[in-house]
Order: sequence, then structure tokens, then C-alpha cells
Amino acid sequence: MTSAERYASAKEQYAAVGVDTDAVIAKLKEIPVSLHCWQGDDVIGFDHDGPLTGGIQTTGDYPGKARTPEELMADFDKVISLTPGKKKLNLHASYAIFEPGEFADRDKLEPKHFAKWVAFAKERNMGIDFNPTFFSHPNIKDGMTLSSPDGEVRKFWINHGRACIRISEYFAKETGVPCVMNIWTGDGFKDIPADRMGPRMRYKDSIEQILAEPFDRKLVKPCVESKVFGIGVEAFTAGSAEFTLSFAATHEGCLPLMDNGHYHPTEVVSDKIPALLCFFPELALHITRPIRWDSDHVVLYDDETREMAKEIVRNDALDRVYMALDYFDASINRVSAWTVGFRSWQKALLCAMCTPNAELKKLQDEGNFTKLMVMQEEIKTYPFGDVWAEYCRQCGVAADQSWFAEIEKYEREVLSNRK
Ligand code: RNT
Ligand code: ZN
Repeated sequence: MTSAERYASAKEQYAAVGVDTDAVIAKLKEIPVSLHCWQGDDVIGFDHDGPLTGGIQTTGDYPGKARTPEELMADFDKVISLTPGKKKLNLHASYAIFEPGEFADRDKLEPKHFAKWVAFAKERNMGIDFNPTFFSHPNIKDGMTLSSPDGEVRKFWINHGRACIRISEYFAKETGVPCVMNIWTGDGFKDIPADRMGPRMRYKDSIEQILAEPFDRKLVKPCVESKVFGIGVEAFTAGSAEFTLSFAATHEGCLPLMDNGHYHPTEVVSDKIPALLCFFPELALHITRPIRWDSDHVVLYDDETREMAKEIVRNDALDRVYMALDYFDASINRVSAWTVGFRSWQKALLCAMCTPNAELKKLQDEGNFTKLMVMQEEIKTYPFGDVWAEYCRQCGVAADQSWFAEIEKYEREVLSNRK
């Protein structure tokens, strides 16, 4: 059978359960997923020489990481060429690009320091998402930024946040696509604190001061990301789940951002998505793969990844949930890691869209749990691979592992020269 024949046959099988695979493919091509620049260089960026701090860590020393904006952009382009689907570029403030001899500290960053990224995104028809960088910087005092007891430290980071709002608005205006701006800090304590509320009150006030910067709420979508703990920040995190969720709920236009590595191991974000959709017009996600802790392994096409995609799709929330990948593996070829993660999330979305969701909901509402189980199990072995192959064909990328030969060639010709 040719792949066209295989797709025709798959299309028929899905049609029999009420799924129009042509319509699914056409729709998925238009859904943006934000691709994080930081997988390419182990979350370092271009504005400092120091190590990665803030309770996050990359492990591994696979050769070939990007050292300059040009290298990072070239690697990003390689990922684009090997993955189906619409992309948005996700940047951190630490990826500012300065002219030779120029430098601006985080509180003084301006749109011009990101002009090269804007040109890059525009040429590729991508919107841009943004993140102030509250880590890897000397002005972090005792592990604290926005919640520091030191007013000068707080002021510096508030000004950083405000600068980032202006930059986010510039991105949105330039690209014509709203910019999701995510606030995450690693603020917290290694050991039992004497005051848990004080840092949180300061954190709350600081985020309010950042959001007091005037901006168009249709262009900039500020988010707050929660976390349970970090490395060296095991006892207390200022931006806990309750803190950030309550902040978003009480501040008009501020979205909650859930990172699926940031909860206790038996909690699942797939169950939190529909809960938040009952209350928030929009929300944001960091899609990652935690193994035993917030390890940020490459996203795979695994059960929880699929379950998260299902919740977005079957609640008709593809236009209410901003999806961004967030992981960083330095132990394998980084361009391949990037590619695998993006392809996995695309597979999860496509699979969710190829599920007869309305039919399954009906079975649940009718209390027909026997047939519901049967159907959910049978759908698993429907010829999803043939629909994936057709989607990839239409997007001009390989459906199978043959894309990896490109990575091997790129490693030989480009990455291995980076010493
Ligand atoms: C850290 C958070 C945060 C970062 C990025 C680099 O635990 O997940 O989102 O990974 O901002
Ligand atoms: Zn995250």
C-alpha cells in the first residue's frame, strides 16, 4: 500500500466513528505552539558569563551547544525544518542581543536589544512569547528577587519586569501576534523559614507594580508560574501553587501558568486544566517531562502528555490555552531533543483531535461506563500513524525517523565544529 492509500483507509476508519481527519489536519496546522529558545544552549543566554541559577539546572555536557545568537538561530531553523505545525518563538530576557561593546543590565533592557529576534521571527511568520529572567544574575540576594526584603533588590527586579512588559508589547506590535509574558522566579528558602507570608506579600506587591506598567491587554498576556520547590530551595517557594493561582484569579488579565513539572508527583496537570477552564477565560502551560522531580526531560508522546492534549482539545479550548514547551536536556544532541519534544506534542494534539470526544462524553453522561472503557481502549489502536504521516507530508517534513539523518549530518558538519 502507498502512504496515500493507507491514509485513505485510515480516514475511512476514523470517519466511521465521526472523526473528519482532513478537517483535523487543516485545523492543527493553524494552532501555534511556543518553542523555547533555551533548549539550544542549556538556559544560558547572551547577557552574562555566570552559571545557571534560580533552583534550575541542566545536566550533561553533550558537545555542540549554541554559543552565539547566530548559532542558536541556525539550530532553531533546523528544528523548524524537521517538525510539522505552527510555531511561536519563546524567548527569555537573558537572550538580548547587544552590539559589540554594548551592554544593558536587566532593568535597562529595551526593545532594540531584541530587534534581531523580531526580524528572525517575522521572516518565519512567527509570533514571540517572552519571559523576564529572574535568575542567573548577581543581583539575586540570598536567593530572592521580587520577594527580597531588600527594597533596592526588589526595585531592580520590578524595573526588569516593567522593561519586559514594554518589550513584550513591542513583540506583539511587530509580529501582529499577542505576546504571552510569563513571570517565574525561583525565590525561596533552602531551609525552614521563620516567615512564610512576608516574602509572599512582597512578591504580590512586586508583581502588582510590574503590571502597573501601562500596556494593551489584548497585546500582552501576563502570566504567573507556580512551583513547588527548586534545587537548593527545598523548604519554601514564594510562588507556590496557591499563591500564583490566587494572584491570577484576583488580578484581571493575569493568567495562571501551569508547568507540569511543578507539582507533587501524583498530581496531574491534565486534571487541573479543565478545573481552571471553569474559571479563567485563558490560561497558559509549560509542557515538560518530570522524572521523579522537576527534571525537565524532553517531552515524549507518553500517557500524561496525551492526557493534557486531550483536555485542551475535548473542552474546545485550543484558543484559550497558550501552549509552550519547557525542558532542557544537555546530555543528548540538543537539536534532536528540541525536535523530539516538539514532534511529541504535535502527535499528542493530533491524537486528541482524532478522538471521538463527543461520542465518548455522551457515553459518560449516559452512565454507559462499560462501553466507554471499550471504546477508549479500541481507539488506542486506530491507525493514528497514517494520519500523522499525512499531516507530516502536508507540512513537508518526514513522518518517520528519517529526519534523524539530517541531525546526524548537522552534527557532523556544524555542531562538531563548536569547541
Ligand atoms: C523553572 C520554570 C521556568 C524555566 C524557564 C527557563 O522551573 O519551569 O519556566 O524553566 O523560564
Ligand atoms: Zn516552566
